[in-house]
Formats: sequence, structure tokens, C-alpha cells
Amino acid sequence: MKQAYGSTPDGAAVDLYTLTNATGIRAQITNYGAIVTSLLVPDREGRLSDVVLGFDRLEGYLGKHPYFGVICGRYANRIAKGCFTLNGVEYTLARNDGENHLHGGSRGFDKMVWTAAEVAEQDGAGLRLAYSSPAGEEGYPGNLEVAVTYTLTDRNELRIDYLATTDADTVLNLTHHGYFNLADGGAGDVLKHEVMIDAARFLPVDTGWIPTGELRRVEGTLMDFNQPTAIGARIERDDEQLAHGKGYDHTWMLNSEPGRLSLAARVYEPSSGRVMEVLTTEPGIQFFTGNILDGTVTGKGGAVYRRRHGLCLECQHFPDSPNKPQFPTTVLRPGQRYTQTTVYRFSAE
Ligand code: FUC
Repeated sequence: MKQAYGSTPDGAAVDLYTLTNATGIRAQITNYGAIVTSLLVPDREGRLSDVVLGFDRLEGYLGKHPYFGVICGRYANRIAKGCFTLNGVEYTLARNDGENHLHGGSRGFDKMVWTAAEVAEQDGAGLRLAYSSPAGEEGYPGNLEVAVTYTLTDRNELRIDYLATTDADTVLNLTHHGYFNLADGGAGDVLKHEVMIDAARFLPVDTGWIPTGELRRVEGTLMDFNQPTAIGARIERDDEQLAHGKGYDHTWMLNSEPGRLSLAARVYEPSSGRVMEVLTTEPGIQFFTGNILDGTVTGKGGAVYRRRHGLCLECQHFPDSPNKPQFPTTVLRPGQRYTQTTVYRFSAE
């Protein structure tokens, strides 16, 4: 179902799409920024409520906000000092996060109007969003064609299938930047959420959140989430990496084989019983605990989003890969197809 959602300052009309699956869970998605604006899933009593942070109206998303529910591109997370070299040519990008480049620059995919079409997928209701990014946009080379299909499956999953092609060598790293709070949608904090991440290593960062290049073992560190652990259990400990991240804001290198859809993370929220499993084909997951939320953003239903009222599990390649040859490559060449599948699967216990 499609309804008008308003228009951008330059006059482009924007729509809001509602997907409902056979069990009655519901997602709302706008073609502005490919943003998931709401996601209603049941608790252990079967009561539906919204588990993502965001705004009631388009105006909220048009203003400054920390990437609520968007698709980030061309490059999710950071590129150090906003430069990289590809085939001997140096490319300069916006430094929109201190001295670094973040989430595609000043006007990334999160601020674009995408073309949308409702599609009937085999296993649920889908919305296909497409965007053509011209060569040079935000400093990146290559004309890039991107398609993102959200499917709300009858197994209570929000599946995201990505596809991209280019006509010249470029770099690409796409992710979905949903902020989740399985208890109350963001009115309170996420510290009681228990998190498991299937990863033996994580990427330590410097004070600007740029990976040092080390792939450090999680064993014996506060970054070990192999056993489900409440977010609040260790987050305030005195630790160099928690200080640099201002909490958890790091990439974990997943144990699974990249390219094969596998369980990456699981979140359990004890008061509601809600469970969210995250499956992906990507090599990494950015676990971010909403450390920068500071109460200045008022979102849906008047909820004030304070520090750690939402968590993100962003499936992606590693930050700053264009400058880190030892990381899995993010280079996309003509004739290649960039693909990614990520699934957020909901249940309750
Ligand atoms: C996540 C984090 C970043 C940033 C952004 C809004 O991707 O990794 O540090 O705060 O969200």
C-alpha cells in the first residue's frame, strides 16, 4: 500500500509504503533515503509494537538526524581523512565527520529520493528501490546503479537484497542503518538487551573511529559477545576501546564465510521476550549502541532519544577498506555485480 508522505525542499514528491505479511507484522518504508520508518513485531504475548527509532513525519528525516533507518552509501561508515587512491588516482571526498568521511558524504544515499515499486516476492511483500548515482557524485568515480529490495517475509523477517553495478572502477559499501529497541521502540535505553555476535575478532579503532588495521581476538576482551551478554554488563568499564568508541561502536569480523547467508548476531530483550536474529552475507557487522544519541532528537510519539536508547547492527564491509589493502576489497569493477543479503528475523520467547 502506498500513500503520499510529503515532498523534499526541492519539490520531489515522496511516498510511504506499507508492507504487511501473512502473520500481520508490518513495515513502513519511504523512498526518501530508503528509510524503514516503522517495524511492528509481536512480543511474547503477541502484542505488536514498533521496534525501530525514527520520526512520525517526513520533516523529521529531512532535518539532521543520526541516519535513522536509512540505507548508507556509497560507503557506509568511515573513510579516513576523506581520501583514497584507486588505480593510481587519488579521490577526495567530503570530511563530514571530524576529519573523516562518513556514510557517503554530505548528501549520501540516505538523502536521495529513490524510485520505488511494490513487488510480490515468493515469500512475502516486497518493495524495490532503485537509485542511479552519477559518476563524481560525492567525489566517487563510476556511474553506479543500485537496487535495494526490502521483503517482509511470512517467516517474520525483514530481508534486504542489494544489487549494484558500475561502468568504471569504484568502491562500494552499502548497509542498512536501523536503530532497534525491542522493549519500547526507543523511549528507554537498550542496556538490558542481550547480544550475541558470532565473531572471533573485532577491529580496534583510533579516537576518530578509524580501524587501526589490527584484527584483534575478542577472547579475554570486553568485545567478546560469543556468549549472549547484556549491553549494560560491561559498557561502562574502563577500557581503551570502549573509550575510543564512546561505548560499542566497532566492526566485528564474522566467523561465517563471506557470501554465504549465515547467522551473525542475535538480540534478546527480556521484558518483552522479543528476539532479533541478524543474518548476512557480509564479512563484518558494525555494532553501535547509540552512544551519540543525546536527547536532542525527539522522535515517534514524542519519545526523546537519549544516550543508548537504540542499537544498530549494520552488516557491511570493514570501515576504511579503500585505505586498508589487508581488508576484504570493496572495489567494484564494470562487469561485476555487487550483491548483499541481510535478514532481520523476529520472534519471541
Ligand atoms: C554508526 C557508527 C558511527 C556513527 C553513525 C551515526 O554507523 O558506527 O560511529 O555514529 O552510526
